[in-house]
Amino acid sequence: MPPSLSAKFGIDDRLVFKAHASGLMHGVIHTPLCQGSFFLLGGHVASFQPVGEEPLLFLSKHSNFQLGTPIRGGIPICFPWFGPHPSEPTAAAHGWARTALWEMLSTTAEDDGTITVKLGLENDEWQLQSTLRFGRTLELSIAVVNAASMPRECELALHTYFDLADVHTARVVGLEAQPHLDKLSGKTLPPSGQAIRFTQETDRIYSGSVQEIYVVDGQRDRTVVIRPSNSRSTVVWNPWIEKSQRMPDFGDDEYRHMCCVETANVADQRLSIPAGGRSRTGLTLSLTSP
Ligand code: TA6
Repeated sequence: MPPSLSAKFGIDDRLVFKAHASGLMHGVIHTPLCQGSFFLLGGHVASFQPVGEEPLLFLSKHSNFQLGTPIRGGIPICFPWFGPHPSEPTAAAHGWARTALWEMLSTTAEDDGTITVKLGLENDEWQLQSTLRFGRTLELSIAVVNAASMPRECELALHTYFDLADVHTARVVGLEAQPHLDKLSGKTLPPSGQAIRFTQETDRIYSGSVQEIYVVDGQRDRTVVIRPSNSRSTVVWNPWIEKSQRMPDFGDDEYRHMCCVETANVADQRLSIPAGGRSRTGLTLSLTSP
């Protein structure tokens, strides 16, 4: 009988591995700094909640938890393509990384109380390594190595679902100076000069790198700060009413309690990695001090 994941990677009662109600294995973190969880399925961060705060990440009450299908919420890892496959109509949306079983590589308890977790995935001569750091802040970074003998392109999106008390009093600040592609109309629009508010289905790819993006949850009087690293695209999405009703793994009214702001390199800003080359994209999530 191989040693259990907890025996190999557990850290006393701060990080334990156990079967989720669905039967899937997940790591559960509980420290004086935060609570959190991640699944081997998709290398998927499913929850993050600093002590004394409301959850930062949204997780649908209707999400599937089964091999081969993505978890609805948390931070899905979209790779090596974003959206529909460019040429294979039957291929799964958003690539194969978020529905693959990732391998545990290591876990570490840092001196400051942060728990660091590394997971890996290899497929199609792509080598991925995810580093998760659960502390007062959440850090996630994905290192991508192109192990093929020729340069290749790929898309990567950390498809983060943010929990909101009410989308009607929320706004996204920090992208006012960026042009964006409106995926619903197909139009590319110039910088708006104002914060993003949600009043209808919203599906936009903002181009350009920014230092910080703020997800302002007006009703909670809370702001989550996103600090992207090596990200030249930001996707902003809310399915709104009709699309929510068409999503079997998403409640009809759950659009009111989430928005996605995705740290990405997609479309015109996709990654181009030489043979044997590597690229790293990541994010840090924190709350503004009161
Ligand atoms: O990131 C926005 C988006 O591309 C939307 O178009 C919508 O499809 C969303 O991703 C969710 O995609 P999924 O395949 O997870 O249902």
